[in-house]
Amino acid sequence: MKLAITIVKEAAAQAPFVLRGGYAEAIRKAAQIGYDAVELHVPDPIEVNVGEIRAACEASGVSVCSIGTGLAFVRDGMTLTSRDESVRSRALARLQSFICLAESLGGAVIIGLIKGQVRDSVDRATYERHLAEALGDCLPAARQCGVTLVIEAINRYESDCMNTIEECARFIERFDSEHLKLHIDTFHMNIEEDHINGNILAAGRRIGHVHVADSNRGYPGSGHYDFVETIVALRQVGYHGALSVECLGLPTPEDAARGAYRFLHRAMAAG
Ligand code: LER
Ligand code: MN
Repeated sequence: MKLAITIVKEAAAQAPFVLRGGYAEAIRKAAQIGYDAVELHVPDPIEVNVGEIRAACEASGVSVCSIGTGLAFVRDGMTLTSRDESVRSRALARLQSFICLAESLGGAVIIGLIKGQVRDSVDRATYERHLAEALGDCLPAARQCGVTLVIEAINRYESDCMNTIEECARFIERFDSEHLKLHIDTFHMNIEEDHINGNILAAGRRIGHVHVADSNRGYPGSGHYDFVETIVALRQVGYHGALSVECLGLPTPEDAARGAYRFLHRAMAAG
């Protein structure tokens, strides 16, 4: 398993992204701390200088493991399931541009907040139909570009549906695609899962990406989440992807990045 850290140009202070500012500088900082990879958070791929990010990754020896799309929702109100058809079609176009970005930089494309909420759709059935249609439209491009889309289970206080591993797994099963996987997040699992390890084992090879934050959404090691147990379960299901640190940058972003790295490095050796 690789260790990765979230990077973002700008986001609200309470957003759980760690290294902030220029992407190139954040990539250098991540590498200096010891991270193998970065997770890029971008509202719109058009705003990204791909050449600069690639050069920074090559110079530092880190890769891009994932691209977060949640800022397209938070900043621009994009959702794949809005009851407003024009919002859905703009969100779909945005998702397609994220797939192109992932083809250039590498990494999975995260479908987290951009999937939207049932309350902004018509009802649960319409929500699922719109989400399934959007994914059905994107998956051929994802396959062609060699990109994997990952659906994130997000806790009930941030999302009114798709809160658990089981719920997301049931949804993605209908596609039976190697390019659509499950995305788990220790912060959300700590709130929603009845049995974290058992549910990771049940999800098995469908897990495509992992976010790590502690029970308080601070950096791993600052709360009471049992990371060793999760690492053991992930190894048991043959997960070889990244543990991507998506947590509050407290007490400072650099302290959180360093604290998470130190703690996870030890947890991986112990697990
Ligand atoms: C996004 O990955 C996530 O976990 C949500 O809680 C949005 O912050
Ligand atoms: Mn997350």
